[in-house]
Amino acid sequence: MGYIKDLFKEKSTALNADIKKMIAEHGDYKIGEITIAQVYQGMRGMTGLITETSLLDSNEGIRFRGYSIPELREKLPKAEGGTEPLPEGLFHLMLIGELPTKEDVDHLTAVWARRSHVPNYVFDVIESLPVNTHPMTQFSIGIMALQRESIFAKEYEKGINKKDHWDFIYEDTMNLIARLPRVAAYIYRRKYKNGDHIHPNGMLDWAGNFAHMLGIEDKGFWALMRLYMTIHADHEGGNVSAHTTHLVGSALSDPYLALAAGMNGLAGPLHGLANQEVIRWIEEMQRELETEAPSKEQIADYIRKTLSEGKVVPGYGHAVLRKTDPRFTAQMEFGKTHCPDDPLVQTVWNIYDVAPGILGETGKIKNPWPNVDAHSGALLKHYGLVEEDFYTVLFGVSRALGVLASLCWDRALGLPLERPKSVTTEYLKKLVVGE
Ligand code: CMX
Repeated sequence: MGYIKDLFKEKSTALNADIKKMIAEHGDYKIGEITIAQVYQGMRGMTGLITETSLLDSNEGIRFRGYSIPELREKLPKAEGGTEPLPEGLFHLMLIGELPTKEDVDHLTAVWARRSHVPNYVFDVIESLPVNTHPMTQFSIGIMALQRESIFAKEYEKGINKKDHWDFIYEDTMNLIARLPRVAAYIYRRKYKNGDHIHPNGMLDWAGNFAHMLGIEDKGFWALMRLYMTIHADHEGGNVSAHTTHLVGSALSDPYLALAAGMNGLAGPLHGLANQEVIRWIEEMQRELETEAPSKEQIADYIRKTLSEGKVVPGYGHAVLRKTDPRFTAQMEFGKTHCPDDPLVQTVWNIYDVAPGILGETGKIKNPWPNVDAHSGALLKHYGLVEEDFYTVLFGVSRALGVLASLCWDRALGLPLERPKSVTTEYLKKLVVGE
């Protein structure tokens, strides 16, 4: 058994014992009450899931195993001469619960490089799609095509002890994470670079190699990819991509099936597609105002116009967060170091100056502050990754780290089939009148 797998087994065995004790001693402890409004309004604030990898505070933002994004930018191991954390380190932290050493991170880099082969039939499936198919659709279909490789599915068919489920889920997780950059880069080069594909470089770290396969050799972009892959990886368990992966996995669907389902949720405009929408919204504003650098007054008017048309201002608002997303702030800091004079980046900052006030004035938007998607596109454009309909695929490659680490935990903890109760409005009407 590999070294990180041994560690995971040790940690999950210990937590399993803690959970058994907790349920035995405090199983009846009440952690909340449920109102009718919550049931109708997307279950906001309703605690109903266990996700070990990260925890979201509505004011402070995300913490991965207790560590905030600024702390991780400082503490996680970096590439040789690099400034940003290696996402391998975040995966180790989420899976094991402890900060990795540089050796731990190098180990993961090597394991993923070794497992990264993508069979040709997967590319054939992607090639069979019209080239103008949305990259997220191609990505999801690519993951589904890979499902044939699932070790868990094969072993389950043979018949395995429930206690061993986690072992094969772990193997699939490692293989799938290793393969995703190649699948994603293939889709990018196919759609935008006439199928001129770039071979992986097995000497590079996971995100550096991904950047290389996309075809952008600027080391600033490699740093951005390492940061991007780290900060988009996980946002506790209730968001659509994490919750979907977890739910589908609870049916003992293998990690390929579960991740593809999660990616289909990430592809929605209120979730991961918002990064594409932000850039489109800014570009429409520039076109309409006939300027590359709209003033703050012009931006304010354009935001009001968007609201009056009954549309959302993409990149702003959040179901849980109530302050500026630290993932936005991390990207802003990156921009200040690497591209402070870029006009599009400056427009993102000007929007940040005016949008929260206007959104707040509506009185109905609970969080007028920017989320992760408000910033990412401007940085990608700066380095020449200008095809915004690809942006959600980048988000997806990163998100796989968190949701698949969680899936390993789900099976290691033996979490059951998820099946909450639903009721009809008729049922609730009778309930409130006491019939
Ligand atoms: N622009 C305009 N209206 C907004 C808004 C925004 N950015 N954010 C919220 N609202 C509206 C909602 O549509 C809702 O309107 P109705 O009452 O008319 O239906 C009202 O304000 C209250 O919504 P809320 O409780 O503040 O927000 P929700 O928890 O329902 O939704 C979210 C959260 C993210 C879907 C929403 O803020 C939104 O649509 N934002 C824009 C899209 C976006 O950036 N999504 C990315 C989120 C991060 C991610 O997952 O990647």
